[in-house]
Amino acid sequence: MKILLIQPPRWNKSLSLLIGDQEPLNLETIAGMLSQHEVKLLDMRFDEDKLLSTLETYNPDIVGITTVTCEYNNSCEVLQKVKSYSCSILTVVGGVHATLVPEDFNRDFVDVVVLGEGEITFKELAEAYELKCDLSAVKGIALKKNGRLFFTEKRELIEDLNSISLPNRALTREHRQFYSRGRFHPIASIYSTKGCPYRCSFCCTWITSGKKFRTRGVDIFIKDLANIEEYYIIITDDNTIHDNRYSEELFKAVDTSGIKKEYQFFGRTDTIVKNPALLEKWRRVGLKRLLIGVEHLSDKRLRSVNKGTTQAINKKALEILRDLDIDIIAYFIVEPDFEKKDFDAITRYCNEMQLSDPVFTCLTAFPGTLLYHKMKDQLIDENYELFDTLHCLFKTKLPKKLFYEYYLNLYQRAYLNNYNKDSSYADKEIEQLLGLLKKDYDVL
Ligand code: B12
Ligand code: SF4
Repeated sequence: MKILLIQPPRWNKSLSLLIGDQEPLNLETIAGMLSQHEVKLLDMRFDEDKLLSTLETYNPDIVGITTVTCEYNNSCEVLQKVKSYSCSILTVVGGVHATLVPEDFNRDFVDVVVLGEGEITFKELAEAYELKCDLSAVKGIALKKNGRLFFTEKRELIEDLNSISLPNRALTREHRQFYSRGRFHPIASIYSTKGCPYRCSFCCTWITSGKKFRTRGVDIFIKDLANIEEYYIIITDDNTIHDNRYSEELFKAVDTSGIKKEYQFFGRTDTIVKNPALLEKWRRVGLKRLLIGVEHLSDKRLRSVNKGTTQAINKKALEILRDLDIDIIAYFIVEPDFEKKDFDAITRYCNEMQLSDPVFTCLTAFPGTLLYHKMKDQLIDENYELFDTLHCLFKTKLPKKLFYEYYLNLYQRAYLNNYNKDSSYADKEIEQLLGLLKKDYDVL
């Protein structure tokens, strides 16, 4: 079979400026499992106008696309074009949004919705399609029947992560030089664990991962890492250091491998506080930056999103990282009821804690999350394109114009005015970001 995997185009350039464009590890991982087929990967963030020419020259039997919520419209548009090019191509959609809201893909131009992890499901689907078997025997998918979605038997989570083949990074060779995060480029992505056992109300990964935390064999991780040419590495796990014993083992393996890279990964503040010695070790083998969800400055607000941390824990974690000279990318949630004093408090906090690259995310109720169930009736805009954490989806306490003015000011003050000498963004990038966002907010 000839399979074409697609990373949809970005609709919002500001996101690329802020968090970069990283490699589609999801598609590369799925492709790794398809060695008996011919596979091509089209990253439309870079090759937006190559869809038709790729379909013409490559002539795929199956097209699979990944989607997060804010890219729903883009993904649909791509699949619509694929179907109108040839209705005999099997169109498949997977990824977070497809898993959480499969009904959204009950559309003429979608043949199969893959729910959850795609490695085994997509492999079995391609085999069944090639052999012209009944697709409803494939677990973990939804098919259309009489205008409705028909769900096949549930697919269990992959117990043994070592059974997953290495990602096929050769498929992104052409674009690897552009994958970035701030000044870190080219950057490569890798995973060591999957899942998260916590239950933050705004987050969907604990729902898609069944709350289970699974680890990848350290030997496989090192084998994968050794194949990566890039110096900068981001580990995409939700909380790489969640399991002390595993993380210690992983650190030792990286240390003895002699591979020299610069790492950044995600970590919860309570995990950091529990085991600063572990971070010190990781620091020695190249950990330079930690991405952490501070989210809120008060315990009351932290409780409201079910974060399970406290302001004291957050503060302690930031101090530990500062003492270890590990750069911090702290994420904050901006709530619709924010007043000027709340924006000011975040700026003060970033200042006091000398946070070099804070990210301010508007509270976003992704469909399928606890937050969505709690607040869906209060959504004032259901256009999925706005579910990108840069837009407020609820009625703001402040007049909307003022709310966005203060919101932009958070970036202005954190990156341009001040204390922040070590930011990984150049002033002109932040100015460009602010300009783009301002234009965006002006039309709202
Ligand atoms: C790395 C990452 C990114 C990278 C980009 C990755 C990429 N593919 O291009 C960057 C930093 C650019 C990024 C950006 C954003 N991200 Co992001 N990101 C992640 C992160 C941390 C890891 C994803 C990953 O690579 N996992 C490893 C791979 C192997 O697994 P996977 O992605 O889960 O894919 C599996 C299944 O979903 C499925 N699957 C996925 N695609 C497909 C396609 C097919 C055809 C099939 C069959 C199956 C399938 O099979 C895969 C293998 O098991 C996740 C959190 C998480 N733990 O998932 C958030 C996450 C996906 N991001 C999220 C968000 C909100 C964003 C942003 C909108 C906002 C922001 N401020 O960061 C932007 C915009 C994204 C965009 N594409 O425009 C949310 C998505 C929520 C939602 N409902 O949309 C997540 C879940 C974080 C969270 N906890 O809320 N992100
Ligand atoms: S926000 Fe982080 S800690 Fe909370 S559930 Fe999601 S991945 Fe886990």
